[in-house]
Amino acid sequence: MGEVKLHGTWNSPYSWRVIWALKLKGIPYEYIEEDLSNKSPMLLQHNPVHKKIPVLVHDGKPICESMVILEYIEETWPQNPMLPTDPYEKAVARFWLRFADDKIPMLWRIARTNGEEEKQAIKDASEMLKMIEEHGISEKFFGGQKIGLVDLALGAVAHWFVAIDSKKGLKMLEAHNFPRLHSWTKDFKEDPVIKENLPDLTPLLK
Ligand SMILES: N[C@@H](CCC(=O)N[C@@H](CS)C(=O)NCC(=O)O)C(=O)O
Repeated sequence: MGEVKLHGTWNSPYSWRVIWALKLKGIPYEYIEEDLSNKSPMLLQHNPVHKKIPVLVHDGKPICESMVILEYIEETWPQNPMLPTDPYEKAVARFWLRFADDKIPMLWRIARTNGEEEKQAIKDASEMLKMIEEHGISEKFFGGQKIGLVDLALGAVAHWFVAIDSKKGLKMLEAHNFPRLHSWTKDFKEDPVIKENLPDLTPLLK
């Protein structure tokens, strides 16, 4: 299995994507909490290009970018597969992985803006959620009857976006707006591994 270390921060959905994947695969690892206002020399050495977390270090070799890390984990530890093997189904999963990579950052604009900018951010987020609702989910999870990489990639919607939604009183992710996404959010957070590994976001919401 080799030595596995993860540089992350407690409130980053990108870190938690990786933590969920490691936990679901049963891979033991050492977690290194980074202070992003004072990044460790190890983080800067491992991710000299973006200087961001998460970074997975496997036997001394760094892997950066959460989506790249997820695919690395899937290929390195094949137990409890989280990507389909059928080439077409895998391509569809990769489409949604890319969608999550491109679009998730847009959700944070709602938390950071007010007035007209916030209105636009809400409109954009709604459009994005609608795409997932109408074209992304057809079963209990994106991965079928069990959690797959696409579910992990979109996990930020289930926990971080729900928290912003509720703090701002927007009520966007409710059953009457997005029935499939709403029930996916519940199922995702009720999975025993995910449930035990959800950060308490209260400090962020003050
Ligand atoms: N595309 C990256 C995004 C990672 C990211 O944005 N990390 C943030 C924390 S949530 C970070 O390290 N920020 C530090 C900085 O920008 O200096 C990924 O998926 O891994």
